[in-house]
Amino acid sequence: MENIDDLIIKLYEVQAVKFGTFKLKSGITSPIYFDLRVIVSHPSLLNQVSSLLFQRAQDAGVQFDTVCGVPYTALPLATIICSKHELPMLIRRKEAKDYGTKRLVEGTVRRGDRCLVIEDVVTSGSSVLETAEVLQREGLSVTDAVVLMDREQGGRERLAREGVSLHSVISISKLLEVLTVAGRIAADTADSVRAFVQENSTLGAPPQNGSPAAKRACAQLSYAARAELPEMHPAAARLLQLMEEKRSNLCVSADVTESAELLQLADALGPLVCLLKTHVDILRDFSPGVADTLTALAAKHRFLIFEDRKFADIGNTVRHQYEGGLYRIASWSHIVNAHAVPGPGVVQGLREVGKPLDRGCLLIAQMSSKGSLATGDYTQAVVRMADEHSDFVFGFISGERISSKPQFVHMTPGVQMQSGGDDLGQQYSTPSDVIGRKGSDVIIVGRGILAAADRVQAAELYRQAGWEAYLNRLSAPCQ
Ligand code: 5BU
Repeated sequence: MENIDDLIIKLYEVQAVKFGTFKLKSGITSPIYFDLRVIVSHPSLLNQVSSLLFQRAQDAGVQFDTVCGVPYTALPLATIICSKHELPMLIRRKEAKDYGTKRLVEGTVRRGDRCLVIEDVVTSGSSVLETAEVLQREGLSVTDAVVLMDREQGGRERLAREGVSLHSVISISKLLEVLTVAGRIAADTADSVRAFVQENSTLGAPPQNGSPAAKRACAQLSYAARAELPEMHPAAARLLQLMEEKRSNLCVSADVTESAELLQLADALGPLVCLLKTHVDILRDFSPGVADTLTALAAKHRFLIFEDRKFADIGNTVRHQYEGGLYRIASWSHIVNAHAVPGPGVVQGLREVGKPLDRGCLLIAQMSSKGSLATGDYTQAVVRMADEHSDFVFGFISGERISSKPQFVHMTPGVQMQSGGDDLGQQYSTPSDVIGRKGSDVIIVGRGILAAADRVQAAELYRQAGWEAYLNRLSAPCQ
């Protein structure tokens, strides 16, 4: 206890905690401000904080295999803890942009390891959650976080809802009490901080869009229930209905080069799939009649057509590419996709053509290929672009659920029964991983089916695997 009192006084003396009028990032004016970055200039204080953080985790009986500090202030704290106790550490990157090969987590990641998160100050809990999510995506388990200062504004409760227990060394109440008793601050200063904390608590706030709890809640809604949601895009509603009706979240990627084979595939696999994905420009012998027959087969077997065109030009050009040319894609493809690289103009151009026809568009937020540049901040920017154009964009091509809005459908390519890859950078995940663990909605399978001796039998196996993973996801208990 004395240790803590002593620490609080020292923090005050080095101005790691200040009282006055401070404008926070959120625009709110606060009577208290923490700047724990200054402790790096006070080595004995840095050591003291680190050992108290470690002690707190020990006292709470937290079991962990590795440690990760929330960048940046907690990085040196985690380093000292790991160095002193010879624990393996992980570093979370927080660069403004992540380029292809740069990893989001540095160090040796062993899937299934328990990672303790270290943080300096917790207010709403969002910075801890953000780091926890990145670690969880790498396959680590994050159940506990230790923090030097809990501002008692709802962060602990929010983290608990997301399955992370917060252990704090100092609470704001304790800080105010010690500083008042020591005569460092006046009683009315302490009172105004208490009032501020109460008024600005995030306690009771619903799970935020994109939080793990919101994503879980969404992943546990049935396809049928999502089809009925208000503001559902008509193509998405139709797709989700078909999925439920046919018990299929399988999209076959019909990557063949002869029209006759494409049509034969559509007829044979049609009953098993919710979607048929085409690359019409790899057909050696495309003619408008092919699109007509495909449309008739889609109606007969109740599936939608998805031309994987990956539009990526300025609005005016993609408008022409979508509507005209040899392929007249908009006239037969229910769904298309686009890269977000050109900016919102690409969506606006496509929308001009597709919206009047009730067509829908997916944005490519992540790719399955090795070294893809579509990661991190880029992926987040794609989600924002989709949010802003949700009258035409109804989902994503991504490796995992990246938006918690149930209106958005997530589709994942790079799926085979065994994980692995090809020799041109394709990377495969399994149906249960994609639908179950990653929370995506649709598996896209090409060569896993096309290369099989019996394509119908292979497609049926993928349909079953995808559907089982979906049923398991629905019945998984909410954590
Ligand atoms: P495969 O045979 O299952 O590897 O085929 C995958 C298909 O999905 C193929 O048509 C690709 O063009 C498509 N694809 C992909 O593999 N990865 C991506 O990120 C995107 C599309 Br976008």
